[in-house]
Amino acid sequence: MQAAQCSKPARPTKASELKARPIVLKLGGSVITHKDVPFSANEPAIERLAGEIAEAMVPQLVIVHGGGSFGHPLAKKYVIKDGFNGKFSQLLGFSETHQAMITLNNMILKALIHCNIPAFSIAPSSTIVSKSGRMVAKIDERLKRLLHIGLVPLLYGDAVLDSDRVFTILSGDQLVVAAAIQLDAERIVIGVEGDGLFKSDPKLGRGDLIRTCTLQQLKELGKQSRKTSAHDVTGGMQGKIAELVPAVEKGITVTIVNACKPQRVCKALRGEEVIGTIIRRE
Ligand code: IP8
Repeated sequence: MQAAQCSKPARPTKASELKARPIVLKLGGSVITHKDVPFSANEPAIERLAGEIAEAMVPQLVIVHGGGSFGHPLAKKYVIKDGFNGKFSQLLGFSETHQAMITLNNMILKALIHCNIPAFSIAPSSTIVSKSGRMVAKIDERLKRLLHIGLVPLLYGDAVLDSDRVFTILSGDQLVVAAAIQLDAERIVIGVEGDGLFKSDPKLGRGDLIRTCTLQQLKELGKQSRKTSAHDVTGGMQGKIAELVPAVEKGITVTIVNACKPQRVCKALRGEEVIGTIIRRE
């Protein structure tokens, strides 16, 4: 990986900043990887985003990233989400899926540290056992401790143990919402491949970007939207909308921006005016 584009180093954390409510940022797998080429990281995008995150200087930040072309092809090949089928080959697939996520995570971690962001990786599979694919217990208390001392917890969608299915896939979107609710986050910022939520599918040439969206409208959109990506075992945009509902119900504002376009993530993190969709309870 080449030198990251860091316009500014992350500032040292002041005691007052440690009291700020956190922001939870999701870096979509389609942004940080080339989704159609297995195991291909989009290194320029990772480096640019690390630079933007440093530039935004968010006092309390949690970062979660998706699987993209690392986690999803293996999860699909070995049908990990549905649980253990009793075959040894699937055990190897479970290992490989997790390994692929560690590899991608390490690239992101490296880019963040290179930009002076004190990121600290937590493997969800080491702390979470899901139930029928859903997180039932709270996220590890260590997350709060890391934030409290000024570190930036870094999580990712992962292959995890499951009390009903033996194992499954836990999406980064579930983690984002669970972390935001448990940490009483101020906002969630979701960086995706498109400009935000659309009234209809832009790929069909009919879409209008929704700039602001209420909880009610989000629920309606969830019913209308389709599974958008054949590569994605966790439901694409439809899955994302469904996951976001409980966070918006709790009053957490969500901003969805195009993380492929420079400065959008930085502006969204700073709470500045940006092209995207802002979702508020009302
Ligand atoms: O991309 C899924 O996370 P997501 C992670 O956030 C794996 O849905 C392992 C496929």
